Amino acid sequence: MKLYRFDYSCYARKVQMVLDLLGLKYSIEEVPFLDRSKLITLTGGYIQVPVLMMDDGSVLKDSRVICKSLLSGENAERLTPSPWQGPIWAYADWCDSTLEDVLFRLASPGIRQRFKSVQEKAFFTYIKERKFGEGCVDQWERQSGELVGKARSLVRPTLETLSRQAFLFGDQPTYADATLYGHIKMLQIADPDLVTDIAPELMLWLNRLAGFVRS
Ligand SMILES: N[C@@H](CCC(=O)N[C@@H](CS)C(=O)NCC(=O)O)C(=O)O
Repeated sequence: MKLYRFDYSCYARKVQMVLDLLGLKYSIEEVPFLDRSKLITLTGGYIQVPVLMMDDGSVLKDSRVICKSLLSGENAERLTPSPWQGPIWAYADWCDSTLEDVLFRLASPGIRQRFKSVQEKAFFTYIKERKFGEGCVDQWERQSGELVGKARSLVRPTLETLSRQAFLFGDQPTYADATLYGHIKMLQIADPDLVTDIAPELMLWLNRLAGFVRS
């Protein structure tokens, strides 16, 4: 399998964590932000990440579709164990909507900063501004304190759970942890201080998850 990703993409990182937790073999293709030609050839025109090329040559796009496919059959029980399938998928969907809505704004200035060329920085800004209005990335940078406050209040119940058990649904990571991981990893890549600003406990959980994947 080959995973096409931007390293900072929360959705790509979620898929990668699912692959890791399932112990599947894959390689990574870093998609250059301004050259998506390989992706276009592969997908017939879809230019977002993640995209997963399966061993049989089939191509999956959209992280939820990819994860649904990876978590079918016997793998389902490993990361969406019964009877928690409903709450696990619901938590993951909450991460990819309500939580993402705050965290991507917080991460965007740092992600823009990391790009090496002015073209990449300009296109990244343009893509955001087309959707969220002129100056939005600069505005999110100014509003960082307020966004950290919103993020803190969104993750508070999650932290209460993680103070009682190692992972969101018990002592083993599930698809819910993989999804939260994607968003926290995105923040960490944008600016490592952001994660500790929101909640230092999240770093402990990140390390636990990393240890779990390595073992
Ligand atoms: N619903 C899609 C969303 C994918 C998505 O928004 N990917 C972003 C990166 S996090 C992307 O590729 N954006 C295109 C761009 O920045 O030009 C999924 O879950 O895979």
